[in-house]
Amino acid sequence: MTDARPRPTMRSVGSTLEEFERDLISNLYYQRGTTLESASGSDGYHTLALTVRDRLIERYARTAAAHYEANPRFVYYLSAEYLLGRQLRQNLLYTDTEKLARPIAAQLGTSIEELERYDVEPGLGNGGLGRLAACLLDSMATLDIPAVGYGIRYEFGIFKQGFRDGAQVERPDDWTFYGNPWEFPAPDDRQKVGFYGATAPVLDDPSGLRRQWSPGEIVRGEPSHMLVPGYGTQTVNIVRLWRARASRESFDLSRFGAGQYKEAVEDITRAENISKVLYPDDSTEQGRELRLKQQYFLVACSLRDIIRRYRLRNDGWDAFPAKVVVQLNDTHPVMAVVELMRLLVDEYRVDWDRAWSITRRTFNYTCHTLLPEALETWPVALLERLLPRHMELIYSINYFFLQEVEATFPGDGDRVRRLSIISEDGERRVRMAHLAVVASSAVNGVAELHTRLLTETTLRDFAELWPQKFHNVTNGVTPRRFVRMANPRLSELITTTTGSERWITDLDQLDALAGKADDQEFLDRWRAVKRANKVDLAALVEQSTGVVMDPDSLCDVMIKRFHEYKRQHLKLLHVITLFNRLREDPDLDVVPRTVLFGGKAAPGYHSMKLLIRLVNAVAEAVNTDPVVSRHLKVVLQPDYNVSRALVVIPAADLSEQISLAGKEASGTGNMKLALNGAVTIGTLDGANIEIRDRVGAENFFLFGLDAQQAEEQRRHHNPRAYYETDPDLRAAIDAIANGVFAKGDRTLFAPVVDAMLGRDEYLALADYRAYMECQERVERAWRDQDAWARMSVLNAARCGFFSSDRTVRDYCDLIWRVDPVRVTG
Ligand code: Z16
Repeated sequence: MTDARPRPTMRSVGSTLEEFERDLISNLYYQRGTTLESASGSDGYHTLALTVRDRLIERYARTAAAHYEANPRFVYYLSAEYLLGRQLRQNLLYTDTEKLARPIAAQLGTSIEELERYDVEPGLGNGGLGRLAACLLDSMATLDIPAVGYGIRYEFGIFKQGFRDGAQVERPDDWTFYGNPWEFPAPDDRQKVGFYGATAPVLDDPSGLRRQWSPGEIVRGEPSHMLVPGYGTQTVNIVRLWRARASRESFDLSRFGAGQYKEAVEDITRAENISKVLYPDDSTEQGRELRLKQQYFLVACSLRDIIRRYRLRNDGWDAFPAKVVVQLNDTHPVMAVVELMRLLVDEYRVDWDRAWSITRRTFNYTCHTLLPEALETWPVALLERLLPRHMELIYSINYFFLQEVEATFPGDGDRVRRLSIISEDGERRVRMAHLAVVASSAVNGVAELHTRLLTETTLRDFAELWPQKFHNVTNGVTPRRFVRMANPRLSELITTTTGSERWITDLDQLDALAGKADDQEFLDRWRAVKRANKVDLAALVEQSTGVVMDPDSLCDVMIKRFHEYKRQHLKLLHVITLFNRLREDPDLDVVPRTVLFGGKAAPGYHSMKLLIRLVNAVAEAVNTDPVVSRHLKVVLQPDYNVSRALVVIPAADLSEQISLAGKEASGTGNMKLALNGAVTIGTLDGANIEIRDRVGAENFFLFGLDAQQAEEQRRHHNPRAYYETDPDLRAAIDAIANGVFAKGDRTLFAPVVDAMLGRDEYLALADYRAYMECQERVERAWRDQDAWARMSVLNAARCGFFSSDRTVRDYCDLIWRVDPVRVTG
């Protein structure tokens, strides 16, 4: 197409102070519709956000053009959760505009810190899995990998946590109330998604594998996207989030016309409820119809969008797996494999075998757990009602799969039963992990131990069938957010010590710090950084809890979702033991400590909510005791989230990673803390093992049963025997049982005691003595502050491996086989 007139081009945003200021004023007037004289704090924030955002848009436009031109293979990351963290400071950093914004803000009588208070964290996830998704997106953009993240735009994210009488209270997270300046609605790319209804045969299909589905409800998915900039590169990828809206079809015609106004309004509500709220469970399966609807809604919208994008530059289906690689983040998006089969077979009339071959070459699956209760299964009866065509397709997929099994292991009926996608014991259910493995090219665990245990236990039969399908990709964290942004003081020291900022995108550079681990001047500076960070943390803690913490005390942190397998109760037994000892002997020579917990319990997880109450009650008893509180403080930081993590992590001296061995798939907080110079006290679980291998056994406080010993112990575990033979343990449990932390009420915390003395499901009592002894080793080490600083340095120096850049490279080499596309400036 030729046109006589030159194409209008966009005026470039500038990189000077004058241009930034001009754009700020322009955005204040023309986007916010206000003036300098009458602008509120919120106006100031939105104006700054838009001005920073403008600097990313240009890069995004160039990225889109480069991707269109190159027609590369794209990674499509499908995840029900993303914990992106606040955007303002990230984007100031990635556009290098902080140096412009800071003086201008000051001149206008405000500051970046003041404006950042209006920046809301999109809490669209529960914990590790959601934050991992965000770290991987960050690293993909930084490595110039063409990628799109797909997710759900929950109207309410993870609940906000408060405490009333020490008990957790949940408040809704209305995160979009003041508008979200980082989001671009794209209503033109909306999609339609069906639910319920019935299926029927089609006339011209001799195989009988094609059928037609007439859904009973149609819902619209409307996307919006947020920008995912790479650091130190021009690439800006996107994360596309779907929001459910009532579709015209379902309300205009049928009900409104028939005078059923109330019913029609209810239809709208039901449709829009699909993306209303995040399910607040971490590592537990919540089998609810609405959750299944969310999952299918996500994958149906995303796959249609992926196909739309594919067709912009490609024809036919043969090239599809060469251009599209889909990564399934846990089982939540696994219905995508069935949906692709349905689209190919029913709607695009592709033969079954060819469709299956395309599907199998397109998908890969990441498993994040070993806990049986976290492996999703859906009742066949529910699927038959909600997604009748998908249930038929699952039967066919399973039929062909089990034929393959029978051919490989003739006559092994038991194996067929164990492998089947449909479990037949009790109510028939679809095992989503089995479906994921059958339909994927590659399956990966998230740490070495986790991958090994997966192939030996949970997915053992599959590993025997297809050993080459299984891979390990150890998790990682982005050094941009969790070192550079969280810890500017440490970043400065790393930069001056390593001689450049290269470490921010090449974290192995941290290795150079090891050479300074015996340099007294360096150790002093390292310690000064940690102390300053502890002063910052103390301010947050005092403002949010009223507790005054001593920045010279050992900062002992346990930050993670509350879950029995993570064993917050073991940490609490340690705290109570210290409390008992100090009450008995006020002159006891203990190291001053601040124990900081952070984390939420799922609203329906009653035993963990009671434990939270107990943590707060113990904190109260400790902090108000005139003797004990001189040596020990205990804090449960309310509403722990990504933003608060950025304050806690840089201040930590000791990182608690004390899950029962074999239960924590990987952990990622362990990596963030070690990179910020915290020394780990931990079990041989998840990625702790790999951290210890790297930092050295002498720089890691190891205790407890290993995974194999734990397996063995569980077979004959007798918690009472530990209670009866260990006086400290007995005193700690008795204190809880006798109501010491409940004003003498012996009933309130009785369930906690019963769980410990009854089943002790996660063997806290078996590991108690080893943990106490290990904490004594911690105390001895702390008393030599130089030796401690040395350990701290070596932890950071040797953890470069845990950059999510390395994780993404591993995915590229082992699984994705994608090439970067450079975007020029
Ligand atoms: C989750 O956050 C994780 C696993 C899971 O099955 C569900 C959720 Cl929501 C966590 C693991 O518990 C943790 O060990 C791991 O580091 C993280 O996923 C990322 O892989």
